[in-house]
Amino acid sequence: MKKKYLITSALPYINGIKHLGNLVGSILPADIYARFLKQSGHDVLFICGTDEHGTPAEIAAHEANISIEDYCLKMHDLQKSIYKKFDINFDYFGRSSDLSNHDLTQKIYKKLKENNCIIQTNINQYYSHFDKRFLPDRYIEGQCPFCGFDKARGDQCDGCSHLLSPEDLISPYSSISGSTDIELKSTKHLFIDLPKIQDQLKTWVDSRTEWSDLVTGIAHKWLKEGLQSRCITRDLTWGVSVPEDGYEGKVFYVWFDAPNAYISITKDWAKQHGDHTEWEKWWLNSQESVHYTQFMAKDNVPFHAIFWPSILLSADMGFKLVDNIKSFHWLTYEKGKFSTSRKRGVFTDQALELYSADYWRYYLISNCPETSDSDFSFTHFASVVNKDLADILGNFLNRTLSLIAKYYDGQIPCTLDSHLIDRTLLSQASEIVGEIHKNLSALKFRPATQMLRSLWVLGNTYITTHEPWTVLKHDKDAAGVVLTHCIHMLKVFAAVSHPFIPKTSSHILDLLNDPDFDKKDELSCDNCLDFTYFKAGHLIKAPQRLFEKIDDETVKNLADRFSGTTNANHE
Ligand code: B3M
Ligand code: ZN
Repeated sequence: MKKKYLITSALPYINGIKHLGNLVGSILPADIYARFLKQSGHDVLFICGTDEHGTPAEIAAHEANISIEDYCLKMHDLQKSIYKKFDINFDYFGRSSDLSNHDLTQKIYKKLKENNCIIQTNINQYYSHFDKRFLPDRYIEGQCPFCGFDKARGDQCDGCSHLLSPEDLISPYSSISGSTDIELKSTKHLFIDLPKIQDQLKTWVDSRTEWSDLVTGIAHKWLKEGLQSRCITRDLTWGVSVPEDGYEGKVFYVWFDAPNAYISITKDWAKQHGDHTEWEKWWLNSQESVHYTQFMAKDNVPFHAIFWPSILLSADMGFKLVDNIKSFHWLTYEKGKFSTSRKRGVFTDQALELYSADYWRYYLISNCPETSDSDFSFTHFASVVNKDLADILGNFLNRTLSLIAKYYDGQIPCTLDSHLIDRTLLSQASEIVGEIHKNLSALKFRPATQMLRSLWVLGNTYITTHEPWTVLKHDKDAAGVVLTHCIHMLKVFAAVSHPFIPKTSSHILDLLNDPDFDKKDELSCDNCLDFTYFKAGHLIKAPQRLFEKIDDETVKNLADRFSGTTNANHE
């Protein structure tokens, strides 16, 4: 049976527009992988959506002075439109707050209860007299007992990534108001019994053959420390309500409902496609028939490698568990942190106002924080755009197409009969294409992008060493053979570049007047190394500039503009 490939990207949180670091840390590589697999003819489903519950959403809506429902809808639509402009090709971009997720999360909860995995306990929770509310974990800050970091949140420490409970914090205060007038009050909550599933989870983790060292290391650290029961309810009104008497003012913890949304969003996708049961093929009893990859930043790994699998194993409802987790380190901005609150760094909407999607897609993936943190700077961005995209790729296209326009009436000079084909070029190209595909299959995005660049360099070196502009003065046929090879190389470029820079890929095919232009998202790579594809006389278009260069002055202005403080409109 043909394998199906399920791909999810961590669901971007609803409270605000995401920065470039968020994009490169999950959604962009997931899109490249999904496009690559689709291009190879696989059955692929790429699911994402907004993560809408939890306190940050509540607070953001309150600050914006609109209802939480309106706030989430507005931000969902906004995020969705931004990803569309980045050419992120989700099969469905849904919402964790949709009814389908309420329904599913409650079903999962009931099953957990039936399987004796739920414990009810009274706990002490911080109440802020000043803010007049119970403080959710992440709205209490204080000193981390593990590493001493003094702005650790009650759910997790940004200093050492340790998951925390609010009572663990030393010198706690409300991060909403800064008030230390907070008091522990007793209130009842539900917990999932994680110690009970520890052994089964460990067996499952140990059987994961594809995980990277980073992911395996995080999972083992958790298992070694021993799983603790975790509270799955919160004193909030916005979220999935708890189907129990006496829990009227409480909802489920956002991390208890958000991952379930991968499944519920697939249900929404199925509904939209007219077959309500289609989601089951992806999620139900599909351990063997589906290969499932998740993409996320590394701070999300514990929730995907430990917490959600524990829920699904404990609920035992037959849902597909993840095969591979691809996680990313951090993208820094000019050597510091991207900061939403300090308006430091480039946000996704602003990025698109400066340059179109492919500039960012190529730059970000070639510089993605794959094996360690990586840094964004406008100087580096400009140098990559100028060299790789403008000088190498853009210039090759320009030279090829303008010579053909000028000396061959815009017609492909010859058909490459087998005796004319440059076997060395063909074999070098096919070797590189193979490497790109091998790296993409292995989720190695930086090496894949490096190889893509080598492919473009191969074309450039070929035209530079064969100098058709000189040859054509004394042997137009011989120059025609060279230029026809260049046209075929452009076809290879377009096909292979498609997952990375889809618009440019289409643009190249359009200029080549290629019948494959129509295929867009189903553009296959299968025939791209067929150097007999274009025939003599095939009319192509005049060159157009693919990428604009970025000059030093612009770099300086951009670096100033995004350095913090004046970057309005983002909280
Ligand atoms: N919303 C990612 C974040 O905002 C988080 C991912 C949920 S995936 C189920 O950090
Ligand atoms: Zn810490």
